[in-house]
Amino acid sequence: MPYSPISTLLTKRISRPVLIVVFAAVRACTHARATGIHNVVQPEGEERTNIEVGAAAAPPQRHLANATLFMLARNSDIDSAVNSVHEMEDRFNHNHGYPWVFLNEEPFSEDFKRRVSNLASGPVHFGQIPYEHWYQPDWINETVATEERNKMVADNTIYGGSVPYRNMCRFNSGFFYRHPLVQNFRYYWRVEPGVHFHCDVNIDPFVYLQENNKTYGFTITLYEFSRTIESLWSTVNDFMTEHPEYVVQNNAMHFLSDNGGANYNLCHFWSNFEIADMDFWRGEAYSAFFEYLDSRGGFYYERWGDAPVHSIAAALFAGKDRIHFFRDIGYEHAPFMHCPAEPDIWKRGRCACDIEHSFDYNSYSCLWRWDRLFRGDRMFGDDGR
Ligand SMILES: Nc1nc2c(ncn2[C@@H]2O[C@H](COP(=O)(O)OP(=O)(O)OP(=O)(O)O)[C@@H](O)[C@H]2O)c(=O)[nH]1
Ligand SMILES: [Mg+2]
Repeated sequence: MPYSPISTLLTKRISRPVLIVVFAAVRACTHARATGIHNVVQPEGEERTNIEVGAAAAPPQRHLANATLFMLARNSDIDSAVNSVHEMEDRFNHNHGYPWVFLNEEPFSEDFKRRVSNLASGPVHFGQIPYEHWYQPDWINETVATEERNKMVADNTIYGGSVPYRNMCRFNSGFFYRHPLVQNFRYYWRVEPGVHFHCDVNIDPFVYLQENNKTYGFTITLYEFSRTIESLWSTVNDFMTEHPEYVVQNNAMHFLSDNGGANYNLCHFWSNFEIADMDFWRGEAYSAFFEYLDSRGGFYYERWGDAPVHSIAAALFAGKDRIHFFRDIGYEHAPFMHCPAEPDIWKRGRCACDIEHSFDYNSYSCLWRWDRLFRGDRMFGDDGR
C-alpha cells in the first residue's frame, strides 16, 4: 500500500483496531526519520516520492544503518526493475524499510515511479543524473574512440560498440556516490533490474559491514574479458608507482595477480551486486585512483568496466580484511547464480536456489583465489614490492 494517505484508509471501512495499528506504524516511521537515520537533503528539482507507511500489518521498521538500496535504470527496464524490487522487498527490505534511490540520465516516467513505489517499504527517491556525470567528456578524441569501438564490434566484444554502456560503466565507477540523492548515505546495496534474490536475508548486511569494519561485500567473482581492459593493469601499475602510500599492507594483490602484480589475472567481484561503504569511494585513495584512470580515457578508448575498477581498488586500497563474501545471500544475475552451499544456511534462508547450480566453484569463478588469500599465503608487499 505505497501511496497510502491516511485519508484513503479512512474512506475504506476499516475497523478501529486496524487503524490504531496503522497510526502506530506511521508514528514509528516518523520517529525513524526524525532520528535522522536516513536524512536525505532534497535537492532543488529532484523528484521524490515518500512512502509514509507500508501495509497495515507491516512489521516494525528497523533500518539501523545509514544506508540505501540503489538502482540505476532506464524507463525501458521497468518490468525487470519491478521484479528486482519485489524480490528484494520480499526477501529483505520489508523487515527494514530502507530507502530506495533510483537514478537515470533521463527523467523517470510516471509509470516507472508508480510501479516501483507500489512495492517499496521505505521512502523512494527518483533522480536525474547531471549531464557531466554521464555523457562522454569533450576531451575524449572521438575519432580514436570510434575507431576502437569499431574494432571491438569486429571482434564481437560484448557491448563493444555501445557508448551508453561506457557511460554507465564510468558513472558506476566514479559518480553514483556523488549524486545529491545518494550523498548523505554511507552504505548502499546495488540492485540491477532483472536480478534474483533466492534466500531470505536474515541479517542486516549494512549493519554487518558497519559492525565488522568491512568496506565491500560481494557474492560472485569471475574473470573479466581481457579485450575490454587492455591497458587497465598497466595504468593501475603506473598509479601504484606514483602513489605507493595508498596500497594497504593487508592488500589482496594475490587475488588479482598470480605473479606478484606483474600481470592481472582478470579476477574481479561482479559489481551488479555490491553492498559497500561509499566513504571508501569518496575517500582520498579512490578519488585519486578514479581521476587517474579517467584521465587516461580508458572508459571510452577501451571499455573499462566498473567491476574491475571497483574490485582492484577494494583489493589494493581497502585490503583483504575489509572485503566480505556474503555467502548467505542467494543471488542471481543471469547467467550466474550464487546459492549458499551450507545446508543449514540454505534451510534457514528458505532458499529457492539449487546448490548444485551455484557458480562458486565453476571453472570460470575466482572464488578459489579468494579462499586462497585466507590460507596464510604471502601478501603483496611481503617481499619488499
Ligand atoms: N539509465 C540508464 N541505465 C543504464 C543504461 N545502461 C545500463 N543501465 C543500467 O546499468 C546497469 C548495468 O547495465 P546492464 O545492461 O545490466 O549491464 P550488464 O549487467 O553488464 O549486462 P547484462 O548482462 O546485459 O545485464 C543496470 O542497472 C542497467 O539498468 C543507460 O543507458 N541508462
Ligand atoms: Mg546487468
